[in-house]
Amino acid sequence: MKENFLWGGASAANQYEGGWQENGRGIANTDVMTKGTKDTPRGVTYRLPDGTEHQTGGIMINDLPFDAEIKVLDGYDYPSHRAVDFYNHYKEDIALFAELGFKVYRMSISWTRIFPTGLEDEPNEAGLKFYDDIFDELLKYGIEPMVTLHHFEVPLELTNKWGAWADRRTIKCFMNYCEVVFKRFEKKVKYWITFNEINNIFFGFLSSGLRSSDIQATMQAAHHQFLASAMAVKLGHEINSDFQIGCMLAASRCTVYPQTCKPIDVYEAWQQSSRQYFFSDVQCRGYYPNYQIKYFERNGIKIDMHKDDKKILEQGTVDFISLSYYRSMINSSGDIEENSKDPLQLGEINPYLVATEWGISIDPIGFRITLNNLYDRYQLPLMVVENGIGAIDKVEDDGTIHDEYRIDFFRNHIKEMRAAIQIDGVNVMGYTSWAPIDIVSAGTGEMRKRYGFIYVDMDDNGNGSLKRIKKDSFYWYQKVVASNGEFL
Ligand code: P53
Repeated sequence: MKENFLWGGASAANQYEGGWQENGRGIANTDVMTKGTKDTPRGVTYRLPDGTEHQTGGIMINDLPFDAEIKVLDGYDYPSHRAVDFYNHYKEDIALFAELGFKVYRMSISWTRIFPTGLEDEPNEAGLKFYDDIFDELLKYGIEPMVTLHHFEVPLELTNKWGAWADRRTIKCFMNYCEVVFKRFEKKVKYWITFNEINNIFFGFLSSGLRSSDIQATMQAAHHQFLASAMAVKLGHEINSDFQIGCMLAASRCTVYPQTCKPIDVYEAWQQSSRQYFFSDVQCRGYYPNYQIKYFERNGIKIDMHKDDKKILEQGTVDFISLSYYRSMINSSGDIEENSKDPLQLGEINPYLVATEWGISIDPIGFRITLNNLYDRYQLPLMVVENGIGAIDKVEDDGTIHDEYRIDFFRNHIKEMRAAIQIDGVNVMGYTSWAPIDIVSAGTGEMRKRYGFIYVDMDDNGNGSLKRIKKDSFYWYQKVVASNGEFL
């Protein structure tokens, strides 16, 4: 591996920080999402003008009445409010990351710490100071921060006012926020990521604060995110030409295998992955690909494009591609267009692979294929910013945690990444695990779905001491980093 390969770990503010109202932080979409399980979806709480209070049956809220006010209500449990309290534990946690040997730490800034409603003219100084302290702490150990500007978090005010990203005005609010953080942290942060898993905009409320999961509204919102991302790339480079600014793709969704070798299955699998590559095509090439323009035409989807939009997209192509990879998929049988509309449908289980307790098919070879596909398609450096396994861990009586299933997962995936780099010649800048420490699950809001090398004593109901405990995988990953990927 290259000498400067960026080994590290990754997290997101709303799943990790807690301190949801500390120092003037505003309320975000993620703060009104209740807890779910593998089988029951998370809900969104709201109040109707008649004063009645409700919770949606999922994070797709297309059934929500127009005059519903989405808000935090008494009597509901919202995991983001406490998360695992990085807010008060950041020194301890960063010291553990340093012990793991991290070269890079991927994190996100919570937009509402900086602009509580998204609409203020002036930023919240206390929020900026919080991130100054975190960056200083990282840099003290020589850990390079990599910052996601938008990780599934949007000021709730923008959602209630105009459906957040569904409305073009959100771009301006986002740009104000970007300008403030780019300038403030210019000397401390070099690596930036615009939108986390931009192709998961189909998660609607969860990823982008959308009030409607209608395909037309969703694709228009995607257009606004493309513009905002491109404008952020341009602005960032103007502020500091050393900035490296990337996009972020949920690459698991691109890795779609045909169910059989029937040509129609191959065709459908290819169609499904095209629906996903569309997002990186726009961000890496700077224009809408023909196949997607045709797809929009066929489905009666009309993107409201302003005169300068084409130029904005052209001028804001990314410096690198970051990606998450958890699994591969197989094409679901049936109508292609219908399937592409169901965002939480992860497809059927691949009979040749073993799945996790949450139904995620473990596929290290798929990782190698994915890295090759992305690099071939764009010839841009890749940064793996999420890869990991959610599992239930057991603390033994003596306080140890033997998570060999997690070590196996990482060993097999890092092996395939190494093959992609050394055998296939793919340019990979670095690798950050999801997540180095147990945090709240985005999909379910659970704690028991653990990803960390570091255990956090906290259960699904928010009970626990928050004590941090090193799992067996901690010592293993430490050796991987120290040997630059030689020891696996
Ligand atoms: P969790 C699925 C559902 C929600 C978010 O997921 C997701 C995915 C997988 O693509 O995306 C990323 O916590 C996301 C992270 C998230 C991670 O996957 O549901 O960028 O925020 O935690 C893992 O197990």
